[in-house]
Amino acid sequence: RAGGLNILSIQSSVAYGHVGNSAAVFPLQRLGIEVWPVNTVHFSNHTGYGEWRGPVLAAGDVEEVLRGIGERGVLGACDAVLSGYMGDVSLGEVILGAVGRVREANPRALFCCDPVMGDEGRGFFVRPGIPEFMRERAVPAADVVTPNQFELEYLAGAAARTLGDALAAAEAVMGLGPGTVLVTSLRRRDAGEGRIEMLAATREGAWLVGTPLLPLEVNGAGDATAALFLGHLLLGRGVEEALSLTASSVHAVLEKTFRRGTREIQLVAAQESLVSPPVRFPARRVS
Ligand code: PXL
Repeated sequence: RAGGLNILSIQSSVAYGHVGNSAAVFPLQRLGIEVWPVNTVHFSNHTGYGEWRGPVLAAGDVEEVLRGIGERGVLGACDAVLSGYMGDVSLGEVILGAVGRVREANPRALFCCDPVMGDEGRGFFVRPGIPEFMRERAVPAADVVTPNQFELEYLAGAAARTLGDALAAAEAVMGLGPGTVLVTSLRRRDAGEGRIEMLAATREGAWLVGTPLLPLEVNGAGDATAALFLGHLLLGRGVEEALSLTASSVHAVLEKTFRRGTREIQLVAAQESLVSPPVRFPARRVS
């Protein structure tokens, strides 16, 4: 097929700062990928501030936007659907409907589901019903899932505090359906002090990459991570290389964020490192 890569990205949008589509679209564009952003919420800022304004979009409105894209006759050119923060469980069905129509038009399209539900420290931060929807409907329909450690443990129904446990949990999540599980942040007992890791597991093997842990409290890093990893996979990179490039870029963005002392990830200031990270952290095979 002539033309470049296209990703339909169905996520939240914030005016101020970077989470959801506001964290995913720009990195994908910097990789040279066209993005069709469809917003599930339109908030002033992310929920990590504790206060925000703006609507969770009605499922029917999101459905209308998705149907309109379909009516342009372009779904056959859609290489992947990326989903994230849902706002309300009613959006889940709308997203799965869009995934079905994309797959009908392009059977090779990937569905990458970031099962956004919560994280270590904050616990669950989504509306009731969303965790169950993720485990029972969205994750089983996905080709690639990108849980953080908290979400991995919920999906697997087991703790993941050692590498062995994390591999077993990723295996359990693959048992639900997806062939690739990217654990976007892993803090395990048996890792080096001051390290944070990402783990990518497939039925063909698993890889681990570690970067220095920075004393930061930010939101949206996982959203940018999922987008970059999916982008690299679509660009034809293997899981090991996609993992290493993603972790290296995200670390560079977080380093810039730390140096600037801001609460928002510095995707724009660190944009060169989205394409060519200054320090490359290698991934090693762990199974
Ligand atoms: O990073 C996940 C996320 C997505 N969208 C919104 C959020 C958050 C996390 O805080 O608030 C609106």
